[in-house]
Amino acid sequence: MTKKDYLKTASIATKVVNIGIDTDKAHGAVMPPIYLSTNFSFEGFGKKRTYDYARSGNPTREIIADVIAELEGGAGAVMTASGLAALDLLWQDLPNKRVIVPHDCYGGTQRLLNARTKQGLINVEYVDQGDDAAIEAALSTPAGLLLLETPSNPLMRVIDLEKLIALGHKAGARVAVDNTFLSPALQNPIKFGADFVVHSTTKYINGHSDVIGGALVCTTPEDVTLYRWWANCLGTTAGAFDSYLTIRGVRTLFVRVKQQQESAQRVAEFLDQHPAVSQVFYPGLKSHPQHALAARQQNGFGAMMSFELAGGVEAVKRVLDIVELFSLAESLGGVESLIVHPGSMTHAAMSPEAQATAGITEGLLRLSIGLEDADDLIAALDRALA
Ligand code: PYR
Repeated sequence: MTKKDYLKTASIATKVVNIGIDTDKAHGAVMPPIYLSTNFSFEGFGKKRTYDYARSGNPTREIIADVIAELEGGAGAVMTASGLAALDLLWQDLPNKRVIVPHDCYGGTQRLLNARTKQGLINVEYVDQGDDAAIEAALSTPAGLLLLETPSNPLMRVIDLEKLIALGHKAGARVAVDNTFLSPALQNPIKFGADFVVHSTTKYINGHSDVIGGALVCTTPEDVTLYRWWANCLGTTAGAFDSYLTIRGVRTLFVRVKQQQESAQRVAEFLDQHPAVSQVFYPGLKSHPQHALAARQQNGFGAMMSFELAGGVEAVKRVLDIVELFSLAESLGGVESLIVHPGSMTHAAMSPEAQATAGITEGLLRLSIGLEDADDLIAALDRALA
């Protein structure tokens, strides 16, 4: 049996480690080469090879697209220049312009949705998807797309994928799930009936904070063709070097996430008992309102959390001045731990009213737990909260 045949039946973790390995026919390079060329020559008049121009197709990009599609159980993936570029494909071809979205989703997503609504491409409607009556009311009239985000950014609200996807389909909507916060290692929305999965590959999939990228995973070959066409048309496909770095990063996805969530659980438990902290939002805590749902629906609780400081914004300033081991920076899912003040950073594009509706307060901080020793992370937080 060849290695290629063997890998067909191997577990997904084994496949991910081996993507592209031993595929170079020219020199036998173990790691796949990076095809940086902008263009690919024709063999002669009318004789195009597999690729012609790297915006429309590139062999390095194909490797990462295939592995992300397989990780999510999709028919194929479109690799884009950012997570927002992947999302932006979804409404290029909607027969019904009504797009239903959680009111507490990522601020950049809201900025994009609001801009596309202003242009008349879609009509966005924000809804509290944790409120059964609100979501049922929103989906009682037909919609083109239901976009879900679970756990939500930054408040870690978990929604019932099976239930909401069924409701979306009943309203005639296609359903897309932003799976960035958990990665395909911890949640696979297609198992629950999603039509699309969206990733900012910048985060856990690449995992090293050195790429901006996105992926739209589709469940039908027709959608793969359609949205690849749109990505090429809009010029938002991913570059070869970023694709290569993402191939390198995704090989360690499972072990990174396993370690990160183990540390996250300890950090959340530490914060939960700290007198300076009024509330911790982490689905791994038994007190989290959707703890049981997260345990059922996810393969783990992940390494993202947020918490509310009892002392409000003044306490936030003090903590951010002292908490030296966490970089004060946007993004998440890298090997290094990060701290964010969502109200003034990741969610600053939302109006104060939208932030208030979503529950984003001035005293809220968000953590992305990296691969440092958990004892060091807890000690750093302990010093900062004293
Ligand atoms: C975040 O930090 O939430 C981004 O997606 C940038």
